[in-house]
Amino acid sequence: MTDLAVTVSYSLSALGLLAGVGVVLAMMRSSRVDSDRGKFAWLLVIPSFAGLSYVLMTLNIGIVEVGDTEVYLFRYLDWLVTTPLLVGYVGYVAGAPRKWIAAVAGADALMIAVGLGATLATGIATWVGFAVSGGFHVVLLGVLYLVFPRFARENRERYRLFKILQNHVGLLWLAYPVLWIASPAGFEYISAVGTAMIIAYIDLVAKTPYVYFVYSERACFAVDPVSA
Ligand code: RET
Repeated sequence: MTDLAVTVSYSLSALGLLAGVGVVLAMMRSSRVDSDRGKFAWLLVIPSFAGLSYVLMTLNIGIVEVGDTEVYLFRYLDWLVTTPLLVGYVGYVAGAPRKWIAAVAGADALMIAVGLGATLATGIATWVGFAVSGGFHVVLLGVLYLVFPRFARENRERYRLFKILQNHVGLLWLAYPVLWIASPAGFEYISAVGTAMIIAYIDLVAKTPYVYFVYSERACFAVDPVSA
């Protein structure tokens, strides 16, 4: 898409994500022990992979045509890599066992993969795909609100950060399926340009503030629920 407003929005998003990389690096530097750094290292993937995707999208790389609309493949690749980390990390903060973290990350990856399928499909397959992807979103929300709190409640130091991240992911992400329905992939109430601009900003809000919240609450990691 060669639209100035989209190029500007994508570039701003890339810059904002770069700031997110800075936040994670600052967090890693501020940890005194190496094992602490590891708790933040996974987070580095989130803004850096997304930032790189935004640079490629700004350069119009990785676009496929579906009917008369353009789909950015790097958007979905970015989501496929970074959203399981965003939601899985909430489970880690809660102190949930690995199997639940893997379950939520798996449901998330399926939500995105099937969502891409729905976006590339035409006709009825689009809506079947949307419903299946939406089903995985509901599973993800179920784990976030019904399973993770059980573990988080036993973790007093981390509970505050858990609640912040739970609601950040649980509420903000609802915007994506709504926007998808309104976009050219769905009913086309919003133009391709409008959709691209809105997603650029929501993606940024989903990532840089997220790592900033972890940064501002990083003291809670001083007490490790596993070793404590
Ligand atoms: C799609 C369409 C099909 C139905 C559903 C969707 C959900 C997408 C979500 C994406 C979240 C992206 C994030 C990106 C961060 O940068 C695939 C739009 C349910 C929830 C958080």
